Amino acid sequence: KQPIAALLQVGGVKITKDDVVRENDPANNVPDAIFSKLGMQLHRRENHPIGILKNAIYEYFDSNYSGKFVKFDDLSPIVSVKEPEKGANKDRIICDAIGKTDLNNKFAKLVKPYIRALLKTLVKNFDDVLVPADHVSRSNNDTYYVDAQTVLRCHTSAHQAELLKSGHSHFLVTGDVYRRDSIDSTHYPVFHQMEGVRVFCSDEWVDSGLDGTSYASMDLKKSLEGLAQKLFGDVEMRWIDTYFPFTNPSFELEIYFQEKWMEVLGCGVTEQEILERNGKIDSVAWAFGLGLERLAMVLFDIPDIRLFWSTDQRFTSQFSEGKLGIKFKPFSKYPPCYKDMSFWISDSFTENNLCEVVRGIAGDLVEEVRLIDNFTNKKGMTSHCYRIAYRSMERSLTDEEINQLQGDVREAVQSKLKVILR
Ligand code: FA5
Ligand code: MG
Repeated sequence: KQPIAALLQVGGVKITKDDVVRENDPANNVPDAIFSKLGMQLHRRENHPIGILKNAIYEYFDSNYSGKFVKFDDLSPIVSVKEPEKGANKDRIICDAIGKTDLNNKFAKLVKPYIRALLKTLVKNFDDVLVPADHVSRSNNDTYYVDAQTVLRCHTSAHQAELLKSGHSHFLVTGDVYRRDSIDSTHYPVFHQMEGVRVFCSDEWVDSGLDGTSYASMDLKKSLEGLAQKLFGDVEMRWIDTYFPFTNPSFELEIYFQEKWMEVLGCGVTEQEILERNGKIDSVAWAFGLGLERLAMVLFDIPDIRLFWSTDQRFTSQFSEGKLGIKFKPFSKYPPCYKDMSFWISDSFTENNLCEVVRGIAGDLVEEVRLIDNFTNKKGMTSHCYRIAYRSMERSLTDEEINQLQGDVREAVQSKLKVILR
């Protein structure tokens, strides 16, 4: 298990474990395992595949747009759902943030300037990008809440509005993002995204004979195809029409990898409302959010997303700064072990909750959790059977170890999820 630091420096702000994992706040759902990932900043490590990829993308934008894109990679991942109300008592907010009742103590005086800085970087993960009030992504089943107003950002789009508002028209934001999600080789609860935004003024597209939206759409696809070409050369890919609250039209890019289509990014033409709210009048813009792990899996042939967190020398030593042509050589594939678990679910059961419990016990030894059977009996009770694949990336697991894990998982699932094991 990874040691948990007591004090972290994220986005230039010092954060303690108690700031993020709040046992007596009912809104909080951040487990220790997630806290331990805050501040790891894989994207800022020059010899890590995520850092190497980030720099390669920087290079592409630098050389194609003569350095016009401003880059951010150290914005705090702890963001507000809403901006503090106008005229809200800032001292009250600071008290809440540090869990003290007033500011008349040494500790509060010491941290006040840091918290003020943090308040300034607080942004709206949802409202600013027009995510509707009842959208699933807001639920505590999908998102990690620090408290009722504050989340661990679930996408780098959380920073779009603040950066537009502060005057930027070309920018890239790289950072760690957090989501409660399913478990398999391409999903992990912490991953990295790079956001890109480009704003055009009306005089940039009038001569094209196209309307602003078509112009931006075309330019967006052209620049992302150019990026894919630079990173991968020839690779099988396709555009899919999709929906995001903050863009219209919206697209996803998929790449053929490990015999499946894998979604690597989302993008689109920014909603006018976001531009207008943030001082961009008579403009159009495009925006994208790249899944850096997914792109790095294709680039370096990395078969499983858990590997990005490995500290095993046999993984880390294969990558170095600036080297894009490397293909990862798996250090022998250890055998997986499958365990099935069946239970009667309750109304509140969700797969994300199950995955969090399993991850909480088995950590990175769990490779996949998959629903393999699902039926409802005459009494209306619903049974699910999940197949859990255990596999270490680094060694063979013993039967004893796996039986112990599975026993602990069963116990935790029973006690935390209100299900009846069968
Ligand atoms: C978004 O997060 C949008 N904010 C992207 C965007 C930005 C659209 C700007 C339009 C304009 P989405 O939820 O699809 O979209 O995530 C983007 C990418 O993150 C996915 O394509 C995928 O590559 C990656 N991703 C999503 N979930 C996970 C996960 N659990 N583990 C690893 N990568 C993930
Ligand atoms: Mg998506």
